[in-house]
Amino acid sequence: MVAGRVEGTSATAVAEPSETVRRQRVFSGMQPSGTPTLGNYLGAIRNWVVQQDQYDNVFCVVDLHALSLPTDRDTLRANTLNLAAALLAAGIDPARSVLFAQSDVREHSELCWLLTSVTQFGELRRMTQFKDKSAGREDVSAALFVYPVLQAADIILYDADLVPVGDDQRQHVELTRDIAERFNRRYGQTFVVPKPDIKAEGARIMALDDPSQKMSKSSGRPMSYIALTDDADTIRRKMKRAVTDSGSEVRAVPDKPALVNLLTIYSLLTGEDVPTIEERYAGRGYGAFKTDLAEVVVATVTPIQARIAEYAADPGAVQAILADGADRARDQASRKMALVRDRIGLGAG
Ligand code: AQP
Repeated sequence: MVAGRVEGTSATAVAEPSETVRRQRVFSGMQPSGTPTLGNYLGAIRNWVVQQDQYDNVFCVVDLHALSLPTDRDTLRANTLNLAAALLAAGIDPARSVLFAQSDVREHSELCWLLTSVTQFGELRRMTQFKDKSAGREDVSAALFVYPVLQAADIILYDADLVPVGDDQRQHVELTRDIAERFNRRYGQTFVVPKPDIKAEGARIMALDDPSQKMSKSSGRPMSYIALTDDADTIRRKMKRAVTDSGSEVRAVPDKPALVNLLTIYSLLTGEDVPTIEERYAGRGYGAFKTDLAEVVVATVTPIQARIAEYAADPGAVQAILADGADRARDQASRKMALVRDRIGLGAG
């Protein structure tokens, strides 16, 4: 067993109802639709990790969401465990955060169905992620369409106050707010109305091969993203091939979107501000900058990869953490669902 991971997990996250002063609660999730990318790390995971002591945290590997696009059994199971291991390796601490797999808490599916009754077809049709992910496909599932309702259920089931996400999820969190408010109006105060927590920097890391598209783990174009598990040589190769803009000056200006993206990554990973980095590479061209950026990325992912390897050697440890997290999440979720059923008037009473 990986040392010190399950022990002591009964502590802080998912507070008891009797607690009078409640810390703000954070909920966020990630799909096991591939290996998390540098975009997932900078837009979400890193923020989850650094804010852990500030909030009551609930983090979820949203495997039900991954069903919205075709997937096979073995890949889904492996991706779920690998993503959980990556989150733990990046610093999610089960003693301070609840971490579980979505499908292990059935209340998510039940609440999703109930919330479809307070969600408008037209609202879902306006979701840009649905438009993007369904574009050009013939096999668009109803699950892809209903995805934002399941996401709303994930969040409000735990009375989350804040949802730390990347910019691509802003519209879904806004819809979550509308759904929660509508439910509360119709059935009486039941859910906390959550707010998105989207940072000014890093909320939209762009693809390395096309700075007009966001970096995505399921893009199917390995050169477009850096996976947290990429080895050093792969990272160096991808950075070398990353598109740059015309000219040779390393500047974050509007007509250099590729450089803006690369400088953002450099700045977030080193903590240095962009003007300092621009000054360092003045007159040195793109090559020197990209070579150093590759090393900055390697230095970030190397320790994470070492911890991923520890978990890979002990998958039982990851399963135990997820099982413990599911127990703690279910406790909160089942209490909330009892209230929801009563509010709606479901069952024989
Ligand atoms: N490029 C990105 N920049 C910043 N943040 C990002 N996120 C995703 N891509 C970027 C944030 O990562 C969290 C997890 O997202 P998800 O797995 O639920 O699905 P997603 O938003 O659709 O992310 P991907 O990587 O693009 O997944 P696929 O390829 O499966 O669709 C979210 O907080 C998201 O904002």
